[in-house]
Amino acid sequence: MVTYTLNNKNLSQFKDRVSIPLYDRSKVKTGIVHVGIGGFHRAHQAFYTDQLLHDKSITDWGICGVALLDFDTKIYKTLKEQDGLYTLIVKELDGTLTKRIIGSIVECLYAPENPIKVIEKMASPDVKIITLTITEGGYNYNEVTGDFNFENPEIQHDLKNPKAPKTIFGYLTQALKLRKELNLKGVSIQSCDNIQGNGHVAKKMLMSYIKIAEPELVDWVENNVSFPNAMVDRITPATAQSDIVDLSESSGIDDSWPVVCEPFKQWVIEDDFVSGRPTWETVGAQFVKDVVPYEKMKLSLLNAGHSVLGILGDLFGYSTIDEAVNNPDISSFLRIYMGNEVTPILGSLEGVNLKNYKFSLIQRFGNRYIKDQIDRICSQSSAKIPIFILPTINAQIKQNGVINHAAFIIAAWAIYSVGVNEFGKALLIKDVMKTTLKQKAIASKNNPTIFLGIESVFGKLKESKIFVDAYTTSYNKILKNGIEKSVKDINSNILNEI
Ligand code: CS2
Repeated sequence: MVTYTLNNKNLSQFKDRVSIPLYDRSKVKTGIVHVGIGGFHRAHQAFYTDQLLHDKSITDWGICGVALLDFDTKIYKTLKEQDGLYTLIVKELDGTLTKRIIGSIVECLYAPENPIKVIEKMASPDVKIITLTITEGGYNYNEVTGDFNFENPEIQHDLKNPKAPKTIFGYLTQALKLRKELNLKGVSIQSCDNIQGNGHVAKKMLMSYIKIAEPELVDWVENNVSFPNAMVDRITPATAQSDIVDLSESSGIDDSWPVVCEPFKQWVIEDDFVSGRPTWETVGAQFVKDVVPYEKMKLSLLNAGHSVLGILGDLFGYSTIDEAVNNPDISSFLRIYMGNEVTPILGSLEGVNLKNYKFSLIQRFGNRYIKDQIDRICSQSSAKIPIFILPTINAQIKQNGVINHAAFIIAAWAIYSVGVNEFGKALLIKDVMKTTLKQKAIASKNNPTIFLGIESVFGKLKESKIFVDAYTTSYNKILKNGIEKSVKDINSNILNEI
């Protein structure tokens, strides 16, 4: 089989090998600017939009992908060279690979090279929605107070250099200001990140910035911009070199950065768009009045489940999530955590069978073809744990519920943060707070509560005696008896019915 480089010119060469866009990409206008063109966006929103564009009457919802950070150079260059095209490889549960070339990203911009171009694109009359995947940490708020962090040097830079911003807040502010000056219609800013009330948080943070940077813009934004909340879901591990090689060998597609993901996908969106929206519901998205319960369910079961498997998995010496969940003790631990500690805070959710949802999670985590990297899951835990696990602990403490498994996980995270597991394996910790985490983790060997003193992560949790007792007990047991025995012990005599 002849191998061709993936780009517009060669697209038709692939039509008998994989699914390709069957619409005329040259006729598709940009209606959405998306910031953060990593794997998740390309497996999720860009996939839904590609499906939608197969309805040939729809031509105004193409995506302009924006790479915001210096760090994004590689993905920008790749997409630019490939005319925005990439292959999405869905790894089915039986190991089959379903491959599809996605065509919905019709333009790409690299912000550090030309910030004005990005601002002008966001302020173009055709653009109705600006979507974001900027990670949990990207919203720049203080975990304890929930307030915008003006001390961040990049925010200070943006305040001083409005025409050459670095952060999303600087860009959005300038773009909205330009829209107002040009007398354009409003726009919807839609967060696609894993944060409870992601639309509310996006609005609160942006408004805090605008109040200081451009106070006269506040009213216009209040009246013309909406921030729909959304729950997004599709497990998307980092692409491995072997995925690139396999794609080239099996399908003759020379794609420098394909995306791999699981078959499951879900997108629940609050229907609040000021200038219209794509009919994503025709390709599987759900539009609802209130997304909050769906977000809560997903963050506290799936994302927290990932963190549980990642932290325990690393301490056990595993490197992928499926290895961790296929260990019966870790799996029991997760089931007990989900069943006894998370379920009581969720209440009932209309139209959702929670039991089935939890079962399906265990199956999704166990997909051995996905090989989701524990390093990916544990990265930036200092931004994830406060969103995924601490709300469960705080709610359970309030209602006198059980918190033993949650406390165990926090103790395990403290031990993990030293950076080496008990078998002597160095752990790759990728976290903006890595240095503080490590210092506090080392100091905790004499007094485990020192770790809980990191207030920007844990808030006032160390004031809960019941939590501190459970945490300290688990911490000491793990150090004394080792992780494997401690997991077995904490599970013993508890039914692991989820
Ligand atoms: C993961 C998520 O980053 C993480 O810790 O839990 O990336 C997760 O895979 C996605 O939210 C799945 O929808």
